[in-house]
Amino acid sequence: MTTPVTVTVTGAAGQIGYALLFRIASGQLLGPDTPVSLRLLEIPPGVKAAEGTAMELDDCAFGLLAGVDVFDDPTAGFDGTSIALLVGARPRGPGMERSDLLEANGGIFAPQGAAINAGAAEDVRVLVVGNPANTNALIAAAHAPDVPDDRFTAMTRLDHNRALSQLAARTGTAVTDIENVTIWGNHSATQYPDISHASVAGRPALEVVDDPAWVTDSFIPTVAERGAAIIDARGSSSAASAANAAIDHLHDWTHGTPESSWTSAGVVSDGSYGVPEGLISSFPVRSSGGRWQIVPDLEIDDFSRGRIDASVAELVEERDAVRRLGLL
Ligand code: NAX
Repeated sequence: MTTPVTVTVTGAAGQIGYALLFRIASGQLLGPDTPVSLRLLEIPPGVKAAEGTAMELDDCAFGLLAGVDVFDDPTAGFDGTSIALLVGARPRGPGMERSDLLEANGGIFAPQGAAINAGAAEDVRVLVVGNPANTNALIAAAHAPDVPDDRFTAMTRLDHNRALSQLAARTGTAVTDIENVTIWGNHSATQYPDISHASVAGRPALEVVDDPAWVTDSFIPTVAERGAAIIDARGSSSAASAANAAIDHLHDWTHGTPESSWTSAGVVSDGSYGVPEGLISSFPVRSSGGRWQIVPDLEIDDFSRGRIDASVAELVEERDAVRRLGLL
């Protein structure tokens, strides 16, 4: 049998973890020929529930699942891992200021970055899902000096998929007819879902939509505030769709994207599109040879420029705040 790939999932006992682990074990992340060995990382109060999930994984008798282990120690949890899904994070509690939130998450993502640095496999790839995802990824990367920065990414694929679905519904087409949608900036309400380069069945999306007000007053806020709408409807935050997006992100990262289109991911900025170098911001990206590349040379109109700058300004504020806290 091929050597199993080690995959670590943090927050394994949470709702995204529960929606994610069975899909990974069934081969949807790495394909039908690659066995996986799962490492479930939790904090001590979550260990028992994670062990229950591990029992259920056993009970599925997945042919590709080479083993499941549960840990509450990051060093052990990331030992030998090639794929790290950092899902567990500290949610904002009542009365918590943003700086408190950043500090609490720094207390999670700094040691996890250090543990990845200490013991993960050479080819480790990290996807941060736990919020604030972009800045948590920045903190983890800063504590893993021996791991190339471009191995740390933040998830904006759920926002991207939401944008595809909204545009398909509006234009009466299938999501597969839509290409080159972009999410720019932060995974937060300031994100900019951009269809100015998108096409619908080969025609410019803006021409097919033919209603600029729909873009600004409906599409952008619906995508950016979809998470809140899900909480309102479901009584809890997006879980299965978030897990699905994490699978999409890592599958594309490891298997590549088609040359004809692109997707969105939070990746380290090389200064493209005026985004300060080193920030982890969402960009239009393609993947080949196991690396994300920012799609170059897109024309950015004034409207897009303003929206991108606003979201990037928030990322700069978050970075400066975690710097002041000594987390970078
Ligand atoms: P849950 O509260 O259901 O689960 C979180 C789990 O993480 C808990 O079991 C907790 O014990 C564990 N945990 C906390 N600290 C940990 C640590 N230091 N090490 C290991 N495990 C730890 O949350 P869930 O709904 O699964 O959401 C997880 C995270 O995803 C949240 O931060 C959430 O905001 C974020 N999301 C990000 C999305 C994105 O698109 N980037 C979308 C969905 C989701 O909102």
